[in-house]
Amino acid sequence: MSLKNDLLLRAARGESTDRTPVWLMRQAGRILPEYRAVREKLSGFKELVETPELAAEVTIQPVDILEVDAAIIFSDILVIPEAMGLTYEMIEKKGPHFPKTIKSSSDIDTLKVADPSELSYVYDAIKLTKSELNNRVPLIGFAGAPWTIFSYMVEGGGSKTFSKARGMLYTNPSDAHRLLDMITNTTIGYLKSQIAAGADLIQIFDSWAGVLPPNHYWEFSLKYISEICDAIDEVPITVFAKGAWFALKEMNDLNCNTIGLDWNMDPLKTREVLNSKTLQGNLDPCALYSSFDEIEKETKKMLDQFEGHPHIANLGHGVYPDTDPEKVKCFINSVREFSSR
Ligand code: 1CP
Repeated sequence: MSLKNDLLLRAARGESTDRTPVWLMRQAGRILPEYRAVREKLSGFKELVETPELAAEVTIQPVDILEVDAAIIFSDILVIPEAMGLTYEMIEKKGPHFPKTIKSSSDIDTLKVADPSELSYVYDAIKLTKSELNNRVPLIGFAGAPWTIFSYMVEGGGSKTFSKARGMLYTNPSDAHRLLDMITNTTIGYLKSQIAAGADLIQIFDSWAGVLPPNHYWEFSLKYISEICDAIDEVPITVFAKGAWFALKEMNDLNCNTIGLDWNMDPLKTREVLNSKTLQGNLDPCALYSSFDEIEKETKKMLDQFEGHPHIANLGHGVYPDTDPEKVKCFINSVREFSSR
């Protein structure tokens, strides 16, 4: 059965579309009261991620409520370290925490390249979502980029400086490569299984790309993203590397269809460099704190800057949890209205 709304896939392939497709990173989550209602009844975030019926329900909520042009499977990038042998906890209102972290070579010895079957609850959620979506819109599967996953495994959570993770690249580069290689191989198997379960497009999130100096970015991040892109040819791939403005030229050579831009990147300059890619983004998530009129204006300004280049509208990073859903709808409706040809 073909998709009723395939705008996202057409734009990703660089084909012309009647209007610009739009979705939001972190659209399934705390901005929606309907999400919070499901979440409140549970023991925690992990129960939601690991229960396919519930994950499918919150994945579809933004399609019904916000009328976005794609669903993104409700999960987290941290299921990968867990499958490799490093469990995480999700602390309410704070974020992820790893009770045990990777400090040495012997810590890496305790990890494994995970068999894709370890994450069968994600594929079950994808299958269920696909069936409940009934081909209304495409479903996006995702994973963290190896460098971003590595950062969490070494830091044990988020960080202001990422000094432990970045430090290891100087003090023990060979172990860093060994761990990045294990993460990469686990991720390739995981993404292939997501595609087999029905994911129509894959996005790779390199949320902490921007903390690395350019030479380290190529050696310890882009190299592995490139391996993942080369291994996956079944569906279009989007690479979102936050803060990696210094590596755009190299990203134009990746074997992927779309590059996600954060709000620091200038669309006009970027599209000259990334001339062979569809571009996704990149309104500042804080623009959604402004008035309805301002949101319309800012969205139109953004669309104008991408005009004539294959484009998927989105924010420059995930929508902030305290954003009014009516403002999110205003952004989405503005994209529909101003991009119709
Ligand atoms: O209880 C809750 O609701 C916790 C909040 C939450 C949510 C809704 C977390 C904790 N993860 C998620 C879901 C999630 N995570 C999705 C769902 C699909 C969607 O986008 O709608 C996705 C794609 C992610 C991916 C993710 N997790 C990234 C990459 C994207 C990005 O935002 O840069 C990262 C870095 C994470 C780690 C993570 N998980 C949760 C939090 C609060 C964080 C970030 C912590 C930090 O700043 O270090």
